[in-house]
Amino acid sequence: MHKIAASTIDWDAVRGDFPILRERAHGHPLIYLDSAATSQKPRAVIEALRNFYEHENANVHRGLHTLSTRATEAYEKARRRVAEYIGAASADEIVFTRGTTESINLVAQAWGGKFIRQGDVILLTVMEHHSNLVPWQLLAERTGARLRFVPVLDDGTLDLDQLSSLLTPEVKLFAFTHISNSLGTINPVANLCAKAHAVGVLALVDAAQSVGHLPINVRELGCDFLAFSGHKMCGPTGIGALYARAEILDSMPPYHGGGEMIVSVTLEKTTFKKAPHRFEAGTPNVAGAIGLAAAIDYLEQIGRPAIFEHDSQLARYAAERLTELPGTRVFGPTDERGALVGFVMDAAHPHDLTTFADQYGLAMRGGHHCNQPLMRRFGVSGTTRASFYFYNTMEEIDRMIEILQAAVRFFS
Ligand code: C6P
Repeated sequence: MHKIAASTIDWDAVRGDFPILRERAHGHPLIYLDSAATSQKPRAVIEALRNFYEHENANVHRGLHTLSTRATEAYEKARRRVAEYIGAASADEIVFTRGTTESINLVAQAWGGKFIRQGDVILLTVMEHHSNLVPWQLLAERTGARLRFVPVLDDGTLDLDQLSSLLTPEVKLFAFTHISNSLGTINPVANLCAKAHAVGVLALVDAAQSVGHLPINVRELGCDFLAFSGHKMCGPTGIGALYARAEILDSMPPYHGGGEMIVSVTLEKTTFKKAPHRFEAGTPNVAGAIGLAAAIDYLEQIGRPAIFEHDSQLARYAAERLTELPGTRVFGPTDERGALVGFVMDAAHPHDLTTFADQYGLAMRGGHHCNQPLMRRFGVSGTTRASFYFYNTMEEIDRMIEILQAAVRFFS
């Protein structure tokens, strides 16, 4: 394990914790700038998964044998770890899900199904990922509710001057992203939650791009729901969580029906367990939850303030250097930004650019990033996106610029 001094972190040693970063692509050292899509995994997480399958694997909450007890204890310990990590008051406020998408669908179906009526309004923003848009469209179709959107300004920030006029009495929920996965905008979550609460509106935060990058405390932010994915924060795929304030979670009906979420079942009727177990029907992703807890241990060893500082330095440096390239338009705020930068180049379409870059070992993402309305807002069909994590280096960004310069020459 790397050494962590109070103020200095040996980022090269940290990078050494990620075996995959030693891979090569097309004969070149891999430069992985696609962590917003999914992060790479440190050895500690890979080992935790291996240890679970070698020493603890069994179903949870079902058996009385030794392995089942071990698996159940590890699974519930992981829930407590997630609760601590985001500052929840209790582990009972944490539902394990497959990720952000499922967490938001759970709220839309269970909470929305019970509390949303015809004429109610769900307030979103134009920068939402499809995962925080489509579930609300489906709810609106089912219930006759309406959606309303906070506009995005040219600099990639929300038009907050519009907020008070949008937060009318029909609004029941304000759901917004913490960090935009295309623009890198960091939204003022605590302020947005306070504005929503001031008029009796609940607030849901999509923390997919933030929870692994900066400190989050749900009680300080004041949100009612928080959704996130493990795979973007060094954890495994297929696991994530929904945080919901206890009082709200307790008021929500089940989402899926099936095994282990029940107290008793007759042929006619079922009574359900308390939250959070009421929302976890069927065999859960036990290994995933344990891997997520290992990822949290790992991130906390480095420290989220240091991760945020390092990540945002990388993103700012990349945004600055990109402006040196001819015919390049960089999206998002210029001062503070999350760990990513989206851009378009006159020289080539994002798909051609990312395919070209891959030939040099550089992994970026090109396309609409599940943000079609936002792309439309900026008059583009897609962007190229370089996204960073604490294992990336300034040298990798310099290499990215060299490769993009080669792309300009090649395509023109
Ligand atoms: N964005 C990206 O490349 P899931 O797929 O459920 O883990 O996360 C969905 C999601 C929700 N909200 C935001 C802000 C996101 O960025 C994502 C995932 C990836 O940008 C895949 S499209």
